[in-house]
Amino acid sequence: DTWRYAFEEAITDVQGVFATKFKEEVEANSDHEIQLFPYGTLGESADIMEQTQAGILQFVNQSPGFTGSLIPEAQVFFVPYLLPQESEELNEFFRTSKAINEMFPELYAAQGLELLTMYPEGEVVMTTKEPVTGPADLNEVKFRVMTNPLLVESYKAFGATPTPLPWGEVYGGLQTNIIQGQENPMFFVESTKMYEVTDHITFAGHNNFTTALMANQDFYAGLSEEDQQVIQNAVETAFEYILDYQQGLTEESLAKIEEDKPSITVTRLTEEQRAPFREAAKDVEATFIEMTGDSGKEILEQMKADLANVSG
Ligand code: 6CS
Repeated sequence: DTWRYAFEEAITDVQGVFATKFKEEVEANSDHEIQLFPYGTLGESADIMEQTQAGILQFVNQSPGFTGSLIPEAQVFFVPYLLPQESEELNEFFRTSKAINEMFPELYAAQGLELLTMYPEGEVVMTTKEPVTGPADLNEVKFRVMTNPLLVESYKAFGATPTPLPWGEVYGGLQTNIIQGQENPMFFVESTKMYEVTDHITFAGHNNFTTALMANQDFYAGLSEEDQQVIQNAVETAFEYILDYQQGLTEESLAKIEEDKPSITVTRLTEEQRAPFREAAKDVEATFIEMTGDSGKEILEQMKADLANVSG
């Protein structure tokens, strides 16, 4: 069989490197073929999710940034300052988290999706037209966010005017000044040339980009145990591969940006400068619980317990 697998980034981006590894592993260990569909070939993130739920695609890599309206609890990944920054601690959290490996699969299953794995894509930075050192600098800034209600709440709490948009509208939106800021991990800022249309990069330490690989559940459930095992093994290999691949990636990408655009400014907010953002995060956490009720609260608490288990 040929299995169709779509993702939200280019083939050379993190999701593409993960997908390529997964494909190699499946093809080396079975007689199935994987056909990869990078960003742009089948539409936006919301489109590839619909196609997977409809069974037109077998696999989809979609970030919780776009899954929030389908699975409200997935918005937990946008509670600011919840996740630690890129580190072995973060990796170990993804490997061992009960919230991710046991609780989320049930929530995805209710939407016809077999959650295969979640993995990090790097520290999220803000890129803006004006420098940012605190919430006051975000006042009146139309800041593009993924289409995720809690992310909208975060940027409201951070003082900005959040503007949810699909990915395809971001470069043009910045170019024409419809928006004046956006956030993404550094590799993506570099590969998609966001630095051409923004002038300032800010590390606020507020999040690490999380993404998820899923399969259509009917498809997955209909496979032989042997094929399911091939998929599980390929996921595990690609997962470790992508963590390793990302070591030093933020710094490398930043160096490329600085070389291509020496005028770019790069600011790492001090703990003192982060304090008002951390304060705002408390309200965002409360909003998350309001939005998701007991189920969200349980996930959040489990995530905190999982994080405590890996913090050294
Ligand atoms: O900001 C976005 O919409 C995109 N960011 C990343 C890192 N991956 C895919 C997503 O579409």
